[in-house]
Amino acid sequence: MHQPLPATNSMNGAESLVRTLVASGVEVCFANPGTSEMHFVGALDRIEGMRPVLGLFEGVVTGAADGYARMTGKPAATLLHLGPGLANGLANLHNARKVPVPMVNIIGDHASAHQGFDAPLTSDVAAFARPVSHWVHSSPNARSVAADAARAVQAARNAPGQIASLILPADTAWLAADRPAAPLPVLGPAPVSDSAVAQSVAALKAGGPVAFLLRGEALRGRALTAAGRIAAKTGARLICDTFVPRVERGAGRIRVERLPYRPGPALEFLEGTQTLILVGAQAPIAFFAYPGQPSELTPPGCRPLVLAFPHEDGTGALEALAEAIGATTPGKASAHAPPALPADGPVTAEGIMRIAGHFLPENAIISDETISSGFPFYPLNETAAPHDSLQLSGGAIGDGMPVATGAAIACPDRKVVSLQADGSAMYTLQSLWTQAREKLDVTTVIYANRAYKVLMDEVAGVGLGRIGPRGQSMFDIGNPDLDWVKLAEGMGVEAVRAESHAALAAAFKAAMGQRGPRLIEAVL
Ligand SMILES: Cc1ncc(C[n+]2csc(CCOP(=O)(O)OP(=O)(O)O)c2C)c(N)n1
Repeated sequence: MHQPLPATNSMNGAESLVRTLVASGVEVCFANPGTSEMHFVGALDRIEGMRPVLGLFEGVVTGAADGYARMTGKPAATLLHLGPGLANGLANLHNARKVPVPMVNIIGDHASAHQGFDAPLTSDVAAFARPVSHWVHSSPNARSVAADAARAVQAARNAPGQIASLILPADTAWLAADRPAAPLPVLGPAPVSDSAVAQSVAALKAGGPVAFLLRGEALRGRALTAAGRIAAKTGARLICDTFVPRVERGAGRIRVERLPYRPGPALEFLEGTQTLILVGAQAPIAFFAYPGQPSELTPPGCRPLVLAFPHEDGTGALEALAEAIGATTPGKASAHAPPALPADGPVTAEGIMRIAGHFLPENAIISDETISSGFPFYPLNETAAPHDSLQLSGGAIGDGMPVATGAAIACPDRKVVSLQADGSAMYTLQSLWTQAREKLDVTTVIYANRAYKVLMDEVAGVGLGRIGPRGQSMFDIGNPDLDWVKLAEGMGVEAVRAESHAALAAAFKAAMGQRGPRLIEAVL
């Protein structure tokens, strides 16, 4: 049986794919292509409407698509090279799935007829994709690619956002296709039922202490305003998980308390709560299990109550609830009182947060992967200029810099501040090159403590007691010290080192007044 010939004059599968993605509103493709994706690259080249953004490691590609989606609510496409390319991007796909965000992964594979020969790059692509995807499909032939792409975008956009992975054997890209497919309708967010609202009304009227655990859209805009009114009327607390994908903070915003990280303090924090009303969140669970400590953080005697599931309209639910209880008085918003600058002296973690909060421009986006250094000083920015805070939500370190990159592509008019612990930065530092290539307005501040400090603290947390020098060497990332100025400059990003608060403040202030990528190594 002879092979069908490549498409010549007519549209090929790759073109039908790109045209379908563009028609469905996918405007950016974060990519790291190879031979099996070459026809996709050709189609990107010929067809208007999709911006290709090259990442030099797939963890940058998938993390950037996450950051883009967090800020736009829309899926970007990723282009990944067979199983190994996808595998390099898995950790940040895991993080994105935990947010969750809409994303369409296009993953090339060997041509169908080539797959039986166990060539070097042959692997089970779907097996790599499945655990990090809500939807996985491999196109059987070129003529089905357009329809599969439309279905992939639909799956990605269904509330609350899903990871859709479309696997394309190379021949489905180069053989003849018919035409692009039209966009498909998208599901949700589903309206919240009257009975769910009534349950929350009853819990609030019962009089015992009530707390709201908010996540997703509930941490922004109209939802936060409504939650603020409810809190003002009833005295209910507003809480969010220790790490959230995105929250609006700063002056003028309703203040949301952050759940403590460790199980003991988290249980104490919630103690006495009679009803925990969940809006787009699941009942709180400890980040890790510790010997003798609980996994579930809902305190004994407290009833979790779902006002809105993650795929439901949490904003509408909070507004309906506010109306039902007659909560019309605005909630107490944070004042505008940026943190004071630290006294000059050697750089401290508190000093970095103060300097960032002091000079933060209005409407900035903070990508926060500060791990142990930033955590205690998070409250300082409560009264900084209004901003969005994007945090590491899936626990797999190495997404702060890619998320900053994607957010900057999504919001070219907003300053992005990437507050970044050094160990986590090393996972995906190639993000800097993409920031330079695309001239993105990102200022990165590296917390150069030369350690996996959080892991040092965990030694006691897990009950290990003392640990000797061989064990300690697993947490020491100095010796040799990373030279962040050289690393950044080597990728085309202007950089300086700051060893005092005065130097850091001057460098950060200057970066806020300029456009384009900058890096400051803050030596702790
Ligand atoms: C993908 C992945 N690999 C490893 C870990 C384990 N881990 C958690 S924090 C951490 C070190 C973080 O160091 P750094 O970013 O410098 O922050 P610091 O602890 O110094 O605050 C490691 C290795 C992880 N969470 N995710």
